[in-house]
Amino acid sequence: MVDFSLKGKVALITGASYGIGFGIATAYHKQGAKIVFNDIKQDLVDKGLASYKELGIDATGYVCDVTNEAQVQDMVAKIEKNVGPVDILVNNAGIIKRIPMHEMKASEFRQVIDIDLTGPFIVSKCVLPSMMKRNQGKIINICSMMSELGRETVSAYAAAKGGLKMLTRNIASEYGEYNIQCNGIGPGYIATPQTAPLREKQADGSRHPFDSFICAKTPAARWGTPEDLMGPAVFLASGASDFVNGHVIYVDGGILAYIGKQPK
Ligand code: NAP
Ligand code: GCO
Repeated sequence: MVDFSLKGKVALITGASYGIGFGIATAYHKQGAKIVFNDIKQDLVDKGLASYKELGIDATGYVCDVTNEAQVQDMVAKIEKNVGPVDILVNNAGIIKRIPMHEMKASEFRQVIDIDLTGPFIVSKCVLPSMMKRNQGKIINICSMMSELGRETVSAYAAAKGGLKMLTRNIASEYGEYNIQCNGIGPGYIATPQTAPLREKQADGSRHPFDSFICAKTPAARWGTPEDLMGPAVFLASGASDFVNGHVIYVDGGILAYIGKQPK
């Protein structure tokens, strides 16, 4: 019997006050999971709690910077005490800096790597011992088109997301014997605050050139939404994927398969 239920499971989704993480958390709630999330600012955690409450979701939120190992250890301990051991971890928290590489400061490069790659390492490391003890666990890393492709101005982000794909494969390799599955989701271009600058209307009211570019590069001819990610995220968190390990599922509307709409 294929089992997509998450009933009674404790799901930690990092950086899930809004955006993709919030969408995944709502899908997990619908499948019966207990929702826990973090953000780096109390006001955002409070905003997230209010948004979850509006949907009837009694989430638990913590202020925690995923790059700070002491804060993450403390948060995981509090989750275990107050909610239960983490069964499902979604490493979603992330930032992007769009700067031409030759103009990017090393400190800016390091900040993106720290949040987008070292953060998932730290949070995964903190939840693994309990998953190993219980001989079960799901770790899902939110990768990107930039785990496979490059583009101008996103060198740090592409390096981080490429690394996150290999971290996914390595966790799968090292912990598969404990019945822990680690997979990735590679969203295409999704309409969230992170991509809002790429969709802003121009001064003359016309579409942002990047908006038109992405729609021409996507067979589905549209931006994705967090809702498009819910099904794959539930699949990877559920018993239906217990023999799927070390893969990245690209939820991109077909971008990676498509050369792009030919000019008329
Ligand atoms: P978003 O709207 O910018 O949300 C990112 C979340 O991460 C925010 O809540 C942010 O909190 C939080 N965060 C940032 N740094 C953090 C830290 N050090 N510790 C804890 N939380 C932190 O981004 P999104 O579009 O939902 O993207 C979510 C994930 O999907 C990211 O990993 C992103 O790289 C990836 N992704 C996005 C797209 C897309 O097209 N949108 C496509 C592929 C992959 P603050 O608001 O406080 O900064
Ligand atoms: C960018 C975008 C992308 C998306 C996403 C695509 O500037 O190119 O922000 O990086 O966020 O990662 O999968």
